Amino acid sequence: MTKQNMDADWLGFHSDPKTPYFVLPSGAVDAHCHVFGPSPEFPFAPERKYTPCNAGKDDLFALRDHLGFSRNVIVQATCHGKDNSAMIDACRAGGDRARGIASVGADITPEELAEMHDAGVRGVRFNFVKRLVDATPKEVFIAIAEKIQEFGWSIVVYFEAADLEELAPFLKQLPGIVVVDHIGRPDVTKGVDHPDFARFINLMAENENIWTKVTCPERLTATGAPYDDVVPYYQAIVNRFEDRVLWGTDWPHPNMKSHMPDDGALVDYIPRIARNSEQQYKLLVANPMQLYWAI
Ligand code: 0GY
Repeated sequence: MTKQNMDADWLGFHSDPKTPYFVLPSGAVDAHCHVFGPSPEFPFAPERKYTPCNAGKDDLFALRDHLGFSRNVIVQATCHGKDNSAMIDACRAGGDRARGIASVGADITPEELAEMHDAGVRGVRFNFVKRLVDATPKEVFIAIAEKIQEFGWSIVVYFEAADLEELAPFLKQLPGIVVVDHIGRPDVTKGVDHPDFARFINLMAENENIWTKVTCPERLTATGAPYDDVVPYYQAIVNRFEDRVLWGTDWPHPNMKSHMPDDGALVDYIPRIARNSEQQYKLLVANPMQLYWAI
């Protein structure tokens, strides 16, 4: 981990994660992780809202092997803006063991999309989290969504629960599979039966193309490790929508300012949210393989 230039309040990723007790099913996919740089080879975007530690593909692949994953889905992080080169370089280096999710503009051409597809990119990310990005007009996202259809890609969306009501009509308009990051970031102090979380459950119930990632207990928790307060939220989702869920580490854990999770402990958390081997197989192998490797 290279620390130069990173934000003063930034926590580097856990340098010595535990070896998990939970043995992942064969072929398991870490379906939400990032690469940061390393800069200067892959400079961070001028418009970024944070400057992270360097956390490149070599560290990511070492973590993959340490935890027992077979594959990674590398999601473009906002600190790289629409310059997808670090993510694409990691995808190419990972070969069939890596897929990518890009951030692109409405001016993206079919040729550029085809080149990304060749590198392993299988989706785009639309980000609505105000502390991470400046707002993008919804028409721009619709235009991008239409362009990716010929490639069979899906769309990842990141928003916070408070914004769901306003966003829901837009989300329902999106074609293809739409994957919501981190179960729509509920406020877990409100309780699993709160109307805000019910709104998200209803969105999934009424729209079979909407999937979600049961990820980031370390972001959602109000009580801290071992993240007991988030478990009922994940269980509510997995029990009801086991064919539409993904899991990932979120390594190297952007913007964690007071607590950095141990990635091995995150793997040991999986059996608390997917409680039998069938659910675990769907979450970790069948679902991500269908979405990112079957196209
Ligand atoms: C995450 C969450 C965050 C950041 C990003 O691309 C990003 O910068 O995704 C966050 O700060 O909540 O999914 O990694």
